[in-house]
Amino acid sequence: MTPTITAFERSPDRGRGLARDMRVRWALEEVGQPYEVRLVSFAAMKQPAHRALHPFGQIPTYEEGELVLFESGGIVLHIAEGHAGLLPEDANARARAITWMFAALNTVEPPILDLQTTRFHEADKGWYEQRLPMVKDRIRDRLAALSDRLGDADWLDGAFSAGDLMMVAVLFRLKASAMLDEYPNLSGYVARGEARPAYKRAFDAQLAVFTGMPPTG
Ligand code: GTB
Repeated sequence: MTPTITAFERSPDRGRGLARDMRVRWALEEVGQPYEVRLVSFAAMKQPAHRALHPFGQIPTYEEGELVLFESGGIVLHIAEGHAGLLPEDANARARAITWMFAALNTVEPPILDLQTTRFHEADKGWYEQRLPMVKDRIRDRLAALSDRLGDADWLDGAFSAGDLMMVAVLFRLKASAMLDEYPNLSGYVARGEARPAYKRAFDAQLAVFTGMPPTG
């Protein structure tokens, strides 16, 4: 059964791959699962019909027959568990890959989100200039630890997994800032993720929503 996901009708990032449907599209592309996309406006997201799918009135959602999921992490895990390619067969390695997914979402993404919230909603506050360096240093704490762990490996724990997919998607949010460049192995790690054919297909598909052009190839 072809799943349907939701995405922004008009993404505020103008198709730069920052909205969280990107990680779901990427997972679907990695496992070779075709999917459909229903685009939703900000207004529609808050209506009862969409809230029945997503209690918080957000994207992405995932519908597959009677199954309805929200939360990009839960959706990617469901995709990874249902198809070969994103989770190792070995039980311990599989548990570690899932742990990296949680690390991406629970440990690395929160300080990155804090930076974005600070920039978008607090720039006019008198204390903004004082707070910004602290917010950035909290990100650096996480990046330094992650950089130490990754070392010169290609991926976090052996072969590419859903843990890497989620970590790259999270780190990608820092691309516009110079912070990632302070950790060359992490910028290389993100570049390796972006170079994956599945990533490119997912990126092109979400960009095409913005440009109105169909994806090529
Ligand atoms: N924890 C949830 C998940 O991981 O799925 C969070 C979902 C979420 O934040 N969804 C956002 C949303 O629907 C879109 S992705 N926002 C609308 C709303 O809450 O009303 C977050 C996002 C939005 C925009 C950009 N951007 O423009 O750069 C980047 C990321």
